[in-house]
Amino acid sequence: TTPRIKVEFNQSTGVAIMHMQSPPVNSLSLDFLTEFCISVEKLEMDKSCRGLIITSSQPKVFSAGLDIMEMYGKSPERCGEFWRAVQEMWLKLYGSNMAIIAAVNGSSPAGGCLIAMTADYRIMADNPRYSIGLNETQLGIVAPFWFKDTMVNTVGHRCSEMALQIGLLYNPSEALRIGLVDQLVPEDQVLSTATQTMTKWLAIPDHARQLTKTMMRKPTIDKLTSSRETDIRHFVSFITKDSIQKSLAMYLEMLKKRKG
Ligand code: CO8
Repeated sequence: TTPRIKVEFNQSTGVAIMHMQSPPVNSLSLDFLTEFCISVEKLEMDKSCRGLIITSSQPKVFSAGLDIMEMYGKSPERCGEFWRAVQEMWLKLYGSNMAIIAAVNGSSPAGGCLIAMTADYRIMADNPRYSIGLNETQLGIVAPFWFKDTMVNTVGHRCSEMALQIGLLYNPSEALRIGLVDQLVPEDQVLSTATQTMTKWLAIPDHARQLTKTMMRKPTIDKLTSSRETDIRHFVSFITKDSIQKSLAMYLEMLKKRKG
């Protein structure tokens, strides 16, 4: 099987580019998350890798977020295993010592938006058909506290409060206005701009940048680290409820109907 993650590491610049390439929409399945985490961990342990750019190889989509099929009709054990992998991905990315830039070259709902928000800087394609945001409530599910915390840290309390309740997906110019992304560029310049921007980030001495990043993010990370098992139990009991399974079924139905 072809790998779901392709990593290109440039030894001379110290920058790795991670391409998510899991057709059709880079949804975050357990297999995808496992591969993703292994890739990030390898780069994290390689002292010569200082910067990471995350992008998508799929046309039009950065990532569709969590694979809904992993939350639908699965056993509690499997749901728990899945959720642990979602936590692991966030902990690795949000707590990374590398400078991370998200090259958001397509739509980025829910878990896709979460990945983008773990970056230190976000560049998005200025295509008005693309959207980004935490739309969980539209599926009848609730973003966990650490998704919420990440959003509050990114765009502030008021925007998060509104967007999270109504499951708001922003188009690129709205996302730029609220600070959910930092820069819009034409679609074909997303990756090149990310590479140029990375040079600026890597011009800062690593130890100073890393300690500053840790100072900003550690309290948020500690909150999950100290309550992982509770968070997993909470997820499993929520997602396996009949009413929640019904909501997911309806959403899946809507996704199919909307097609074409
Ligand atoms: N999971 C599984 N399958 C998906 C997902 C997904 N997240 N997204 C799309 N697909 C499937 C579609 O059903 C479709 O399947 P098929 O070809 O068999 O009909 C295929 O992928 C292609 O999708 P589209 O035809 O819709 O592709 P488009 O290019 O038109 O659109 C989008 C791409 C914009 C990404 C669109 O597919 C979309 O909006 N998808 C839904 C995204 C979404 O709402 N994700 C939310 C997931 S929940 C999450 O990430 C956080 C949950 C937090 C946990 C809460 C705890 C309680």
